[in-house]
Amino acid sequence: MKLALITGITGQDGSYLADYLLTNDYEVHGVVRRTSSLERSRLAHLFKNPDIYNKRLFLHYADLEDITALRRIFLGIQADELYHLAGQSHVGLSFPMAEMTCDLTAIGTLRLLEIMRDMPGKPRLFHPSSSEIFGQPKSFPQNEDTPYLPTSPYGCAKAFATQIVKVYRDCYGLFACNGIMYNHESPRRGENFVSRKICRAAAAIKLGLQSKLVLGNLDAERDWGYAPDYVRGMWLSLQQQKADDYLFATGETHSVRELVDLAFNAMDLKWESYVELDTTLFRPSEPLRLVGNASKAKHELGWMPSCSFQELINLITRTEFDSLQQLGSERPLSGGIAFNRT
Ligand code: G4F
Repeated sequence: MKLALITGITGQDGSYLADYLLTNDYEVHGVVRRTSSLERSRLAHLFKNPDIYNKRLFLHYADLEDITALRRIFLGIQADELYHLAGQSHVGLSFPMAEMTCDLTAIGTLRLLEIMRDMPGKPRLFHPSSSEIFGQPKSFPQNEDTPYLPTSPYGCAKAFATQIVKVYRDCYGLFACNGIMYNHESPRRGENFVSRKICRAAAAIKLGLQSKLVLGNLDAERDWGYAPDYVRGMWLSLQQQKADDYLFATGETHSVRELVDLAFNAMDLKWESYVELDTTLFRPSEPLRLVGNASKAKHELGWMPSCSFQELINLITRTEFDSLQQLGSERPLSGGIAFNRT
């Protein structure tokens, strides 16, 4: 049985990766931060399974800044594969929280590589890079050779982390891969990312739980895919003979406005009656359009995206509708759903 260690296991990608690896007979260890809340809802289905939790899925407490605790966990587990998914992943929030973002995302990755260098049996490392490293690219679609031109503290931190992974691979022979991930969404996406925010609002408005949706830039265009596909790409990257970098994207681009239109259509609503713009939600700078060419991952890994943009938005909106309806019938919401200001 192979052993995998996941930092950021409680996030969207971490939880799908845990599902995927457990289905493929791995023993999975996750690093979690201590918080006052024990709620880890994306893993709830695994905690409930007596054959999984504390049998093939184990959680360990450590912060990314706590190097001693991390080193102890890494040495104790001696994993075959290490998926480093933890970090501050909200691009908009990286402007007010620039130092924290760079410390966790850039220096946090370097710290992890340093721990790996000292380990006797070195695990294979997957690092999730981001299309944000391309910022305002000069070519479309982007590929693994497109120059980095980040436009946010988050993009800068990811550019550093991506490059340092390559440097450690070349200098110290570590099996370390970057996956350049374009936006990937699902019903497990955090509520302050635009896909979930919009789909949740459309469902809540339909159910009378919310009256309006406040958004920023509707003209921004992104390449949005389905998160479980990207998690499969992470695993495939680590099963190759040689460590390399791969870009994961659908190759299609859509605007935030199109996303709004699809989500509200799925609820038979006209979005123009409910959406308000708020300039404070516009970012100081951001990529206006990102679209990726995943040919290398398709040819070398056999990777393919499985879900169209319309199917994805329908899935998130309908899942949101069902869960809000259930919540509403069990426990009436007092003040409605709070407006999300991120
Ligand atoms: O959903 P978003 O916050 O995702 P963003 O910034 O593209 O970043 C995500 O994808 C990256 C990969 O490309 C990851 F590296 C990163 O960790 C994260 O997963 O915003 C998408 C777009 C942006 O252009 C934003 O300006 O939606 C626009 N937007 C418009 N109104 C909004 C809002 N974004 C958010 N979060 N909230 C709004 O109200």
